[in-house]
Amino acid sequence: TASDSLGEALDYTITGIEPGAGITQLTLNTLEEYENLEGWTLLESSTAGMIGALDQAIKNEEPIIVTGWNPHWKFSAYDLKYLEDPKGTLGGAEDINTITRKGLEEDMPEAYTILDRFYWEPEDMEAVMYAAQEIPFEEAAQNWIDENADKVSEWTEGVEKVDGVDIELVITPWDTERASGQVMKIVLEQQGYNVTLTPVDPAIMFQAIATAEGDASVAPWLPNTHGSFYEKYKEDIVDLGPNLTGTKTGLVVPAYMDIDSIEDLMP
Ligand code: PBE
Repeated sequence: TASDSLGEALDYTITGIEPGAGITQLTLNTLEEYENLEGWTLLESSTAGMIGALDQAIKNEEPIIVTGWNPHWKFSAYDLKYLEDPKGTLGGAEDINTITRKGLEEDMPEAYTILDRFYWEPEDMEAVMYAAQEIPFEEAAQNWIDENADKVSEWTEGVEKVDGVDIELVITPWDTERASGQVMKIVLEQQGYNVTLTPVDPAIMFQAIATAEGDASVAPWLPNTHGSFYEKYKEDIVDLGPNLTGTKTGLVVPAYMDIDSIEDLMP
């Protein structure tokens, strides 16, 4: 059948990213939840490795299946499509939330207010991410802040300045969160905070906020991509709700491929 020959062409391999990514575990679950996908394996590597393999496959017009998400520049660089996920075992459309440690509202009310108000659109995040392809994230974030003073002032309006208070933001190591993390770092620095930005795996990020080793994060993808960590730690964190809506995760293929659904991978 067509799926058998596709499987053989791909050596029954899905090209993945970092082992600690939420999307990695969701993809492993997906291979168990759908019937007859036992023969497929997920090749864990890195985001750069996945992009390299995707680029190579597209140059050769070969098939490839990757774990993908947006916002990400791969959707503007290549003609790609998400595979339908009728069982809903991958992330689908979701939000990025802001979380804080317990007690932050009392200890640092100014930062808490700004974090609580922080909200922007996928186009804002993409503007920082795309600029950061050419310049450092710090610079891309600073430029976005300079060009969007009206949006930033909605987050900071009426909030008092502080004098050198230390705050630790914990993020994950993908461009989406480098963008939001850098923007929030600069906004809080302008408010008088000394900000540390620490990128870690999603599991460590939730653990750090739950144990108050870190103060806040703008990086959880919910309800699905980081849902298992959220369930584990939800009693020990404060959830301030979405700072962005309209992300998506799933299995992604070049548009020229002749499949539309994860079910098309079944033999
Ligand atoms: N991502 C980007 C991450 C969250 C942000 C989808 C690769 C993950 O899977 O954990």
